[in-house]
This record gives sequence, C-alpha cells and structure tokens, in this order.
Amino acid sequence: MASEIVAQKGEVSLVFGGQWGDEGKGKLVDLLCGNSDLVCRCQGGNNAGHTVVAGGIAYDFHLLPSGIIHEKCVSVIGNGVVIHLPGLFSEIEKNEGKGLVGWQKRLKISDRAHIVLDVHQEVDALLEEEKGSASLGTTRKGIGVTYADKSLRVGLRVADLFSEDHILEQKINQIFTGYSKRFPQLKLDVISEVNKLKSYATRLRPLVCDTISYVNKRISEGSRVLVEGANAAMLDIDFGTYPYVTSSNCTTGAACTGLGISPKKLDNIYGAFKAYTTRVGSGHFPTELTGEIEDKLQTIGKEFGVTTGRRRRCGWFDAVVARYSHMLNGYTGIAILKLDVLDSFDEIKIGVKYMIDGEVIESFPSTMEKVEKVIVEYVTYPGWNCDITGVRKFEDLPENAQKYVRGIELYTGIKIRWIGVGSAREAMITIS
Ligand code: 2SA
Ligand code: GDP
Ligand code: MG
Repeated sequence: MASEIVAQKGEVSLVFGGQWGDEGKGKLVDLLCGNSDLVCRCQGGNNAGHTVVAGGIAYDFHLLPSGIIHEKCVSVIGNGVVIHLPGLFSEIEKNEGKGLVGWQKRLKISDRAHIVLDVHQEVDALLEEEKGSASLGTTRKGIGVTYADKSLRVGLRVADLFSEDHILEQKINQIFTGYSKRFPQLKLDVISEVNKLKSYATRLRPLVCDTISYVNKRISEGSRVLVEGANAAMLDIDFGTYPYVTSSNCTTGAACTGLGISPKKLDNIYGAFKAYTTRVGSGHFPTELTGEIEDKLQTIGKEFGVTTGRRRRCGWFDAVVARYSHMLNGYTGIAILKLDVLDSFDEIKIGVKYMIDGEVIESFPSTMEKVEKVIVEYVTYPGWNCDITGVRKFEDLPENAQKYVRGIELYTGIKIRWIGVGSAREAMITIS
C-alpha cells in the first residue's frame, strides 16, 4: 500500500519511538519504505524487536532494518549500531526461511560499527545477576557492555575484523583481560575468538563499506532516506528514566551521530506512539496500571517482548511523556498505533498532568525517586465498544474513537498523521 504522505527527492525522514519502545515503529517504517530509497538503523543493536506484518507473514527484525523486505530499498546498518555477528546471521537465515531473498545486494554495514562479542552478552547477564532485585531488566544482548567498551575506547569495530591476525588478537586480548579480572568464572580464549570472528568476517566483507560517505552521496543524488530509530525516547541514555534505560541515544540526534548526517539535512521527524503505554524491563512509569484493566490491555494487545518474550507492563496513554518526547524530538507528525486494542474498553484515560506533593510538574522528572512520587491527573473518555480493524478513513471511526484521538492531539499538541487499527500492513488510517 503506497503511503499518502510522500517524501520528496533528497529528503531525510526519521521514525523514532515516543514512549518506552514497542510502539509499532516497524509497522510505520514498513509503510514509509514504499516511498524511500534507503532505510537506515543508527543506534542500538539486537535488543530491538521491530515487527512487520506483510502479506500474511510476520517478520521480526532486530538488527536488520525493517526495510530489508522492500526490494527497491537499500538497507544500511550505520556506525552508531552495535552488531552481534552470530545474531545478525541467524536473523538473516530466519528471514530467508520466511522468503527474504536478494538481501546481499541491498544490505550495507558500516565499517565503524562496534561489534558485540559473546563475552559482552555474558557480562551483561552477570551484571544483571549481580544486581539481583535491583536489576535493570536488560535484554541481555550485551548492548550496554559493548557501548561501555566503545566509550572506554577499547571496543572492536567492523573494520578491525579485516586487520592482520596479530592486531585483532591484541584487541581481543585487551578486552578479555579486563573482563577475566572482573569475572574470573568466564572461560575466554583469545585464539578461538579470533578464528570465530575471522570466519564471520569472510561472510561480512561484501556488505561492509563507508556508510557515512555512501548515505551522504545518495542524499545529494536525490535519494529519499528513512532512518529507523530503535528503542525510544524514555529509554534514551540521556533523556530517559535513568538508570532504567538502554545505552544509546534513541532520540533524533542519534540519526546524525549514528549515520554521519548533518542536522541540516533532516526533513521529516515522525514519532511512533501506542494508543496506551507499555514498558518491558524494570523501572516504574507514572500511568502504569495493575489488576484487571492492565491484564486486559496486555492480553488484547498481545504485549510480549519481541526479542525476549517477556511480558510488557501496561498503562494509559501519558500526554506528559508525549509532550516531553516532542520537546526532545520535534515531531512533524506522529502515528498512534494499536487504537484497535482499546475497542472493548468502557472508559479510556489519558494522563494529562503530573503532581508531586501538591505541585504541578511541568516536565518529566529527572530521577526515579521523583517519578515514583508522581500523582497523575487523568481525563476520561467514553469507549466505542466496536471493532475498528476494518476502518480506513478517520471520519469512518466511531465518534468516541475520533474524540479519543482528538484528545491525544489536544493534550500533546502534536499533529497525528497515522492511526494503526490492526497489525497488518494495510490496517492504517492516514490523515493528510
Ligand atoms: P538493553 O538490553 O541494555 O537495551 O536493556 C535496557 C532497557 O531497555 C529496554 N529495552 C527495550 N524495551 C522495549 N523493547 C525492546 N525491544 C524488545 C521488543 C524487548 C524484548 O521489541 O519487545 O523483547 O524484551 C527493548 N530493548 C531494550 C529493556 O527492557 C531495559 O529496560
Ligand atoms: P516496535 O519495536 O516499535 O517496532 O514494536 P514491536 O514490533 O516491538 O511491537 C508492536 C506490536 O504491535 C507488534 O506485534 C506489531 O505487529 C503490533 N502492531 C503494530 N501496529 C499495530 C496496530 O495498529 N494494531 C495492532 N493490533 N497491532 C499492531
Ligand atoms: Mg519492539
């Protein structure tokens, strides 16, 4: 289905998550891919899980950009992404099993991207276990540990895989020495790691290039670029609910730093939001529900992690979070996905204001201690109690569903461009 919101030649469009992830970014990216030449990941790794349901097949992408199934789109994994090679190749094989073909000609991987080693994943798990009940609830994909090595300037990059054996050996040795001191129980063998990496390097070589020059050249030639953000604003390492966040920036700046694009080149900034809120992993969120309503949202929304299978916690839509994430990202339009999940609720609420100790809090609090003290003020909307999955025009939505969507627009101040009414590619209302 062609998107009615059309990118112009040479434009760069971004899709970023506006809440705590799993808003339906994969679905929005898939829709916009029909009108894009390049689709690029700029941060995160295979902690992400982006679902696309096309032609009756459900694809879940973790490292591969969701555009990989579009034959006319080149997929780019940029310098800001962290790549676990066994994870990447098993994801490719799994998707080949679902009919993915020709990816070799349209996948480009940055020579500057950092490599997630198995030891990074093992250490991620050990750190989580050490924290016990205070664990962050990471996906255990080694994301934070790899970004830590990147910041410590000892990380291994894609380009290093093609260096002489003794240089690669030195780099792995440096990484392993640090970890075996901290965790003596780890069984680490430099030579076998080097051999393993070299064999992946052979498969990787045809895909690797200087993606920074490549993407910029394509923009200057008039290609339309779509950047697929992973995770979300409230999981951003700087702006999210620290420490219960991921280890990359998941806001618009990451499109620049993770691909090497100038901010002057960014044109359309789209936010993906769920019609309610979910969160997987640890950390409180102000509109979180418990009991029957939470259970109902979780069950109808099929809210389970795409990467780990963990149950996602659910709550009402939070307009304070949306306003905060709009301040960070400057959306030119947003999608409200999964509106159909609310089809059978008698009442639906939007959190519109935060109070702490009787005082209004204008923005999102900086510490979890304050977040836990927040009392949310809600506005209640009547439900519509009917199936909207077949609706394709805004004016055909039941009046109460229109009022709810307009309520989100009113309390967030952001223009809604799309409404998701089902998981399938075509189950989307576009408001032009
Ligand atoms: P990590 O693994 O270090 O990035 O975890 C740190 C926090 O970030 C959260 N996180 C996520 N939240 C939502 N969705 C994610 N992707 C998967 C999905 C998650 C899954 O699409 O469902 O399958 O569980 C994702 N990735 C990271 C994580 O829960 C921690 O709170
Ligand atoms: P992402 O990480 O933001 O790409 O989102 P996920 O793929 O992790 O989770 C979103 C889930 O909601 C997936 O199972 C999608 O297939 C599904 N989904 C997306 N949009 C809609 C929608 O409008 N309605 C329904 N019912 N499901 C949707
Ligand atoms: Mg997801």
